[in-house]
Amino acid sequence: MTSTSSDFRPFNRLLLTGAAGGLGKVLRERLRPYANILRLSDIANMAPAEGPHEEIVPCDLADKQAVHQLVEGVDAIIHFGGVSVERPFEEIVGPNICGVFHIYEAARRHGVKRVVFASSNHVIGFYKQNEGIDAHALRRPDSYYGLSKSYGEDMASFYFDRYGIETVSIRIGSSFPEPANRRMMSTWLSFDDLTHLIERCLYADNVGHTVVYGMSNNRDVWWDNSHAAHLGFKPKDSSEIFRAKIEAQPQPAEDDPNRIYQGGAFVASGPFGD
Ligand code: NAI
Ligand code: 15L
Repeated sequence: MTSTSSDFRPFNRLLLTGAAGGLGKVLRERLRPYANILRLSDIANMAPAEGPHEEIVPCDLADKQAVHQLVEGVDAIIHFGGVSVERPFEEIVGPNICGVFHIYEAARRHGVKRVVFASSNHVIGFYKQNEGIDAHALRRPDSYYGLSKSYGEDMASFYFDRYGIETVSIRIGSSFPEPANRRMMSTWLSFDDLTHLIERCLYADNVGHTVVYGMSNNRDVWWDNSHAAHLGFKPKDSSEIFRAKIEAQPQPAEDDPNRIYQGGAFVASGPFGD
């Protein structure tokens, strides 16, 4: 592996989970330069392989044996699959909690040395928007979903300490074509910056288990990435270009979680099943 973006060598085979999802479809195109072969996996339908540089492997992350087969022959894993919003715990446990264990256990058995894990800002969503935090701040998950990502980060930490498998856990803010509301003016991560960040997560040396906040170079941010400086992530985009459009929206009420908490509405989801 090299440590500069200009002279990277493509991996032979990269695995992308969650390939049918919003970010998976974006990364399917954008990860092309980084691998001779991109293995694309999801439980949902995916478009057919566009050529010999793609392999389509449907897989349920909750199925340990299927994940074991999925990981065979890959050089690194970009783990973006799973439930991506708040749901009852019973719906999250298979894809996100068992799923992340299956990914790491398969990585160990097949000798994969690097994982990029799509964690989430919902690991720290109960901090208020007037609080600044870094990657060492105590986690404050805002949902069963946020708890599952917190568990994924612990899994990554354990597999590094015990087996030397390196991971960058990206606490992604809001990665969409553009921010949808005032909160996302702070949390927005452009697709270009996401791609650059994943490149750094794949190629930076000695990452151990690194936690990085996935945000663009936005004006008003709550997160400090100084503990991830060794990645060399330098976001170029900013949500400022959307400010006028977003500020034309009515202000949320003073007690609206979207105005108070870093995790926005997730802090008020549930309870389920009553
Ligand atoms: P998405 O929901 O569009 O994609 C997730 C994919 O995972 C879906 O295609 C779904 O079919 C697949 N999946 C769900 N259960 C599965 C299972 N049992 N086995 C295999 N695949 C399964 O979500 P999106 O926005 O593309 O996010 C990708 C990843 O990034 C997710 O892990 C999400 O939690 C994380 N993330 C995304 C953020 C964003 O702003 N888009 C913010 C923070 C985290
Ligand atoms: C996430 O973790 C979700 O996957 C995504 O759909 C958004 O809700 C994002 O966080 C956000 O906080 O904006």
